[in-house]
Amino acid sequence: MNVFTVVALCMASLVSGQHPVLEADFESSLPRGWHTIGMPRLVDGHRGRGVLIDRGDAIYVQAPATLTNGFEIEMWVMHRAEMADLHFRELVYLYHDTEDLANRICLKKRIGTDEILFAMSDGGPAKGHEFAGDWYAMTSGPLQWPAGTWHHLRIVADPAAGRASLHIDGEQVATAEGSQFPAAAGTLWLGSWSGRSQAMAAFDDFTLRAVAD
Ligand SMILES: [Ca+2]
Repeated sequence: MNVFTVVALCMASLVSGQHPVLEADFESSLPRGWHTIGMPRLVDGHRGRGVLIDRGDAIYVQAPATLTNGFEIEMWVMHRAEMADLHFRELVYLYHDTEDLANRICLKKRIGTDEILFAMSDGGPAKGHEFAGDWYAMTSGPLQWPAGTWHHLRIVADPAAGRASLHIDGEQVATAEGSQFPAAAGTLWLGSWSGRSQAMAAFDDFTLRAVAD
C-alpha cells in the first residue's frame, strides 16, 4: 500500500537562481507532481521524515524546463548497509531521461566500485551506462560510508560556462568540462530509474535550483 497522499509542490520562482524550482522534504507525503513505482515509504529522514527507495521502488517527476539552462541539485541520502557491502551493486541516486528514454543526467554508484559517477549528455542514441567523449563525466573517488550515516550529494551544471561539479558532504570532489547538455526537460528519477538499479537508500530534502541568469 502506498502511504503517499498528494499535497503541495513548491513551484517557486523560475527566474532566480536562489529559489528552489522543485523541492521535496518528505515530511508527510510526496509532493504533488511526483509519481511512484512500487511501494516507497516514509521513514526516519535526515530532518524529520525521508523516503525509502527499496527494491522495486522508484519515484519520479517531470523535470522543470529550466533544467536545460543548468541546475543545482541537492539531496541527502542514507544507506542501511555500509558502502563496502554495496560494492557489487549499481545504486542510482538520480537519473534523467527524455522521451526517447535515453539517459541525459546520471548520478550513481557504479557497479563493482565504491565511487559515485556524475555524467551528462545532450542527445543522440542512448549511450548505456558508460560515459566518454565530450560528455561531462566525473567520479568521486572511493567512498567509505558506514551503515546508517547520512550524506549530502550536490551536483551543479552550468552549460553556459561549460562546467559541472560534484560535491559530497560539503566538499567539491570532482569537476568536468564538456559541451553536451540535456536539451529537453524530460523526467527526473530519484533513487532509481524505471524501478531499476535502486539506491536501496533513504532520501531527504531534495532540492533543484535553476542556475543564476
Ligand atoms: Ca524530511
